Amino acid sequence: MPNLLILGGTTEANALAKSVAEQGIAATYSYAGRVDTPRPQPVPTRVGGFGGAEGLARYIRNHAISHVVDATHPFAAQMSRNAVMACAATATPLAALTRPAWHAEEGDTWQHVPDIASAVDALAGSARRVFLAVGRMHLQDFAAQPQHHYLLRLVDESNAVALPNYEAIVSRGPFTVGEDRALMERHCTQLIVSKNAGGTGARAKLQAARALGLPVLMIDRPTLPQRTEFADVVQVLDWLAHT
Ligand code: 3Y8
Ligand code: NAP
Repeated sequence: MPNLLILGGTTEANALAKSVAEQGIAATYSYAGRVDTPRPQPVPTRVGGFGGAEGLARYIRNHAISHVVDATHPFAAQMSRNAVMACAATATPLAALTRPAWHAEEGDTWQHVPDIASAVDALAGSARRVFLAVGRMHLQDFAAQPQHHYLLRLVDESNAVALPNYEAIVSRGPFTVGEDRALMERHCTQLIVSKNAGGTGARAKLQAARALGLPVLMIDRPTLPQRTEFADVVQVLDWLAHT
């Protein structure tokens, strides 16, 4: 019988946890511990780092993990790299549950940048009202462009925001187009900064931007090492049954 480790923190990871719980497959759901109250899961959950690739390999051995599914966010690159190394070191089958990147559609005005630092550089110029929907971890990078008025969306209250001119709302997704459109109209948003997360949980702001004719600064994903990748839970369950 499999003993699955799900590296979680995303909508897709939650769907996988629900399916394996329904099928009675032994699994542990892992959070990094980034937010105060992570969503409860229908399988046993652990919170916190493993201690690098070596720590993850140790965890795999000590808990007799038979399969690892990396269902982390596409920007959780370090976790994904560690999973590839730890599973190679312990000869543990690894599959990623990913979501395809978003692509600009008819009516979209996107400027692609390769990473967060380039997004900061692209914000040079006169002050604008910017919806900075990239979370909390990299906010201080944007202090290099203090001229803008930033609308921030955070999972938890944060009083340590290093930006001089901002308004923060505390709200965790998944978000809806109606909510995001109303939010941007209320804030008189002129530009949206977004990670290319893919999936459905963060997409609403792009659809709202299209409806409002607003430009988007789209941060492309970091490159990840080669690994088996699936786009939906059914494929993962099939892989689990046959590996
Ligand atoms: C701790 C665990 C679900 C899953 C919810 C998804 C969708 C909603 C949209 C915007 C973009 C952002 C952020 C975002 C989304 C889902 C999914 C997703 C983006 C939770 C969660 C954890 C985190 C960590 C958090 C980061 C932050 C990023 C907010 C749970 C709610 C901006 C990414 O304060 C912090 O330290 C927050 C850190 C990493 C990125 C950052 O740099 O700040 N996610 N988000 C996970 C852990 O501890 O292991 O409580 O559910 C999960 C979700 N966040 O169906 O309920 O699947 O992507 N998460 C981005 O995409 O840009 C918000 O505001 O439009
Ligand atoms: P990261 O930068 O790739 O990882 C940094 C370190 O955090 C990892 O080396 C690992 O520590 C620990 N870690 C990350 N994910 C973990 C997990 N699921 N379980 C246990 N430890 C984990 O990751 P991140 O970008 O901070 O993302 C952290 C979590 O938030 C992940 O669950 C991810 O799915 C979720 N998330 C991230 C984003 C985003 O924009 N980055 C968006 C939505 C959700 P050790 O080296 O000590 O093991």
